[in-house]
Amino acid sequence: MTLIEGHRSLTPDAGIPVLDIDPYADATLRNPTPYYTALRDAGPLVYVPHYNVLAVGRYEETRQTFSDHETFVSSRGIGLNDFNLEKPWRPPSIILEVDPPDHTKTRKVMSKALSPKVVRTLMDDFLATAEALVDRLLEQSEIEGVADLAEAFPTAVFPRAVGMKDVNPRHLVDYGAIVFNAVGPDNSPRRQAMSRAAEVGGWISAACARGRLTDDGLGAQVYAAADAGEITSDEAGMLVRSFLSAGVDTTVTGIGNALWCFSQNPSQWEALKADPSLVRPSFEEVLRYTSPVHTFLRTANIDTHIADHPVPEGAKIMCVLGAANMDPVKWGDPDVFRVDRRPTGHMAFGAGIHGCVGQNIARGELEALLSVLARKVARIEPAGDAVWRPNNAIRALDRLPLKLIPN
Ligand code: OVM
Repeated sequence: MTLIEGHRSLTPDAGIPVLDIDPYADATLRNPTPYYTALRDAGPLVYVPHYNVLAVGRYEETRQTFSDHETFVSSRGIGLNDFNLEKPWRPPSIILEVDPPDHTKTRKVMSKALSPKVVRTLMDDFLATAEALVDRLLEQSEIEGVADLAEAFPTAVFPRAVGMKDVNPRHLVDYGAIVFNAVGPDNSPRRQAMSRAAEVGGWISAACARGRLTDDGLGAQVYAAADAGEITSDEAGMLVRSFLSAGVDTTVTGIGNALWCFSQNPSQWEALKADPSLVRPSFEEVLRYTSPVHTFLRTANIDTHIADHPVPEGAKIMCVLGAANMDPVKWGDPDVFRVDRRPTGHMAFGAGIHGCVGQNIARGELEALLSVLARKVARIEPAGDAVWRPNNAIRALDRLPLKLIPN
């Protein structure tokens, strides 16, 4: 069988429009907006010859594809590689890269460990850490928003929440770059990230062992589920690995993108300061406007249809969440960042049974940080050009020079 880009060669139906753009080209990853527009305009389902895949970028079809987990499975991988045909780069995640019934059991354990009740117990530390960090940064005339704030905050609070005894913020951030770039083709961001996979992956696996975790964190809760017989002890270690895979780069990116949105839209910072009840809705708008996860894929497990076009078994479907969140059919003036929009139903956390299980803790971290910033910072001003960091699944900044002007 011919393998193209890690999956079975696909001959698309003649009625499916062709989009001759490389979604994973450096320029596309740095500035995806023209690609998103072209993708939505081309049709509800398009063929992308660069990677021999189908793609959806309109809101409706993206949501439908993500919601139909029986037809569009995750167990064959959520990247270009079909796990039925190619060996994955690491043992697959037992919550992300599985289908029911395997998924049901692990999802339940993670859902309980990350419940709103648990997140409430973490808020005091999130707020105190945000307060200390922001006070320190306000003493500087200029900051680098990515390293000083976006990376600094989650890498301080999240390992504590998990209960990690091993401290290495660099490895946590780099592991995120590896797992998210792994979803894409064998391009330069992926190669660069993967060059460190052995070292960083080894450190991560060791850090997930029960003995490397305190007895009062999220990690301990997952191991308690093993004690209760819900999962095995090996599975508990794998679920702790999922915390570390999904919990760092995503929140780092959410914070960086929030700072970018506000630095570009000073009137919206004023609106947030004037009405602190907008802290949560404003983060939802950041997620819609600059979705941290821009693309995940699914695999058609049977011959099926999307938008009346035939889709053969084995086809990879790129689900472009970033494009769906900018679909003018769904959102009025999608390219306007508005803190009072309340974008219910955005796709940044996905949808369906695989919808982000960590969304409560992500919102908790952002609420803590944005509320402290809104209280103390009069203005967030650009102090140089923002530079984006190309990543096959994440839309993240590399550098964001800022001036934080105190009240
Ligand atoms: C995981 C995981 C979960 C969500 C996202 C993710 C690639 C990984 O379970 O390892 O990013």
